[in-house]
Amino acid sequence: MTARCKGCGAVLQSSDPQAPGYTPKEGSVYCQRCYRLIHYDDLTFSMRTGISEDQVLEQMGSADAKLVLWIVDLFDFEASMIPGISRKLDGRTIVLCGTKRDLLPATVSDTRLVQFIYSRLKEYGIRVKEVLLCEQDPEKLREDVFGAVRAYGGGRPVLVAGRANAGKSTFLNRLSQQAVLTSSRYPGTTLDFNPIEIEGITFIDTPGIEIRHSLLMCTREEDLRQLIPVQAVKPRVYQLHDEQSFAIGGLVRLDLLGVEKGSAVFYCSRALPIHRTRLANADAFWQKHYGELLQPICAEAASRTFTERLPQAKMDAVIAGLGWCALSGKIREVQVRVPAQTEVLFRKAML
Ligand SMILES: Nc1nc2c(ncn2[C@@H]2O[C@H](COP(=O)(O)OP(=O)(O)OP(=O)(O)O)[C@@H](O)[C@H]2O)c(=O)[nH]1
Ligand SMILES: [Mg+2]
Repeated sequence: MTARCKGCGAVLQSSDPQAPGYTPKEGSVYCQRCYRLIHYDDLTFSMRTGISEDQVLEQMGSADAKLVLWIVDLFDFEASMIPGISRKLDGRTIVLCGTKRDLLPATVSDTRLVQFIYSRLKEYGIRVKEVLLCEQDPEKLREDVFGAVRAYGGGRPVLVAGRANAGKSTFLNRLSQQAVLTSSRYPGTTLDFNPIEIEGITFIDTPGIEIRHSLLMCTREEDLRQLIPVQAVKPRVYQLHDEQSFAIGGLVRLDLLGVEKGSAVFYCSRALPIHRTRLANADAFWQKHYGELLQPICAEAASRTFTERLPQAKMDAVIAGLGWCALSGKIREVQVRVPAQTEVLFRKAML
């Protein structure tokens, strides 16, 4: 039988050090990439975006499973969405499992969060059977997950799927209360379908479905530590009295036009610096400080602008992979400039 790496699911091989599954040691259960990730937090080679959506869904289609646990990053919610997932997995029961709850401010109630999730799913046209908020407490997590497995699993293997970096492998490690699967902050860690037995049920960890439009895709690997929050984000609040411009590192520029009064509240990693200037000074500010005060930067500078006229209601300007800015008050328009591959969208405020 073909031996597979226990951490990432890749077929083990000893001929190509730059290819998935490489191990120089006969009889290893982990490939060299997983070994180095687990022990030294060192990425030997990057898959960057994850695996193509068609490829993962096609492989899921041939799996003997009734239930799909769809892992969704609650902090990077919009980037976690997979439009059309309920149609593409027709015939399977989908239970959404929200991870990274701990990154959201503790003041957000579970009820509010579940309401938000259902209303966004409706807007995306996605139907799921249930929404679970993944508990940090392993006992509670088990209770919730095995409840869904008993109800919808039909005694078959259970697929654990979602976008790259959503937290699938971490979720399964928590569920099994062991650290068998490799997890890391680098998107594209799991490389192939990788079964793991937990309490007599086979769960199948799957490779992350590619995230193409996230800022995480165009930042340098060494900057991911700064971009991805590791503790609850602390809202950073700015009162507005005139036209202002905000720089999030050297990655994103957010301009507010036609401001009478209002506020801008940023929800992103605490490690990312935010600078504000008057809008009239913003061009000169960027020219002078880009790459120095304005850090980190992307290989490719922000060049694509998303514009939205703001209604009175509170809105979030969401930057995929980074977080969001909640805007309220009398503001005519917001312009968000990001690197070309990054998506910005506007939604009714999450919090
Ligand atoms: N704060 C926080 N971080 C989490 C949580 N779950 C996962 N992470 C982090 O998110 C990153 C990605 O986790 P993984 O488990 O590797 O994600 P994945 O979905 O398996 O990723 P791929 O295999 O690349 O598709 C890691 O840095 C984890 O530590 C969570 O509940 N809270
Ligand atoms: Mg994984």
